[in-house]
Amino acid sequence: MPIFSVKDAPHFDHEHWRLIVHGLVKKPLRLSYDEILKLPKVHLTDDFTCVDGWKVKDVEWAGVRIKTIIDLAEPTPSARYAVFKAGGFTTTLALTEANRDKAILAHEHTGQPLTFEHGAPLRLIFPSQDCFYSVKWVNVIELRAKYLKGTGENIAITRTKLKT
Ligand SMILES: Nc1nc2c(c(=O)[nH]1)N[C@H]1C(S)=C(S)[C@@H](COP(=O)(O)O)O[C@H]1N2
Ligand SMILES: [Mo]
Repeated sequence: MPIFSVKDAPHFDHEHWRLIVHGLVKKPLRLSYDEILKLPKVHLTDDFTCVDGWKVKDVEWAGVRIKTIIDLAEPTPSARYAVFKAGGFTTTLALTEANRDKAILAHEHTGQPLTFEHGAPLRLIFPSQDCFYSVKWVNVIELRAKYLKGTGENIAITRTKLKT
């Protein structure tokens, strides 16, 4: 796969890195990489399509269901959206979508630990969505009541406009 945006990637150091889950939750979380690796692992194969026009067929991912992590944080009844953040890059999913069986935070790519270039430690994988939903280097999940337009979406819209 081609490599995008490494310059903006938040730093990853195995020992000190944490995934923060906060916002409308009863139990805010700060999960270490090792804690994430201990959660049930699921596998998923999907074609990866970039809105810029390239495609890689049958990309293999493995990781943790987003639902597994969000359930640990116990969302409050008013939580309806999950915002996935990596540095300045954000993408929002409705909680009903984020909770699907096939929505995962991948830590393996083609049977190997995910490389930093491709989003280590965690990358959002949500089949059949535009490429900008595949947020690399996710380190914050914020649960909200209202939709927040992601920067990923803006980038995709700008690119599409440039092409037409
Ligand atoms: N954090 C972050 N994630 C990102 C992006 C980005 O700019 N920043 N670009 C997205 C886009 S548009 C694409 S096509 C893929 C590229 O993934 P790759 O570099 O692993 O091929 O990452 C997606 N995830
Ligand atoms: Mo993309």
